[in-house]
Amino acid sequence: MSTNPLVIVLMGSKSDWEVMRQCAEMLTQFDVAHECRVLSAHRTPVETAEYVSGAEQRGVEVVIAAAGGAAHLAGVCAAHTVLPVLGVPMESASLKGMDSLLSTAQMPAGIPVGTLAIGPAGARNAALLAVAILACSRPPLRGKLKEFRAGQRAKILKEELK
Ligand code: RP5
Repeated sequence: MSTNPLVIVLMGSKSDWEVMRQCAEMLTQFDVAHECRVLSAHRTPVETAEYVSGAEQRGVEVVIAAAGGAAHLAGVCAAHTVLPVLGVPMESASLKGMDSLLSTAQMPAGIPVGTLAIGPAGARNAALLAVAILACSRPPLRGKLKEFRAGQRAKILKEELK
C-alpha cells in the first residue's frame, strides 16, 4: 500500500522487517495508506535526510522509524521534519533493546520523538498511535479505532480459564 502515503514506516535494516511488518499490517487493517522503506541513519544518511525532508510535501502526516542499537534513526528523522515522529526501538542482540530504547527515547529538548515499547508491541502500537493522530481530523478513522478497542474488550471478557 503506497499511493500517496499518509504514514511512512522506516527501518534501519531489512533485519527489522520481521518485527516492523506488524506495524505495516496494523496500518493495512485500518486502511491507512503507508509506505515502508529501509533507510539507515548511519549507512544512508543523505538518502534518509532527503526522503524525510520531502515527506511533508508528499502529504505524509506521520513518520514511524525503527532502529536497533544506538543507530538513532528516529531522532535523525525528527531533525529533518516537523511531522510527528514515532520511534520503535528494535530488540538488539547484546543489550536486548535497551540501547535502542535509550537512543530513541532520550532526545534532548527541542526535537521530540514519541517512543514506543521495544519490539513487536512497539511496532503495533506505533501504527495504532499513528491511526489515533490521523483520526483527530478523520471521524471515520476514529470510529474504526473505537471498534478495534471494543473488539479487544470483547475478546478479554469472553476468556475462559479451564
Ligand atoms: C540498525 O542496526 C538496524 O535498525 C538494525 O536493528 C541493527 C542491525 O542491523 P543489521 O546489521 O542487521 O543490518 O541500524
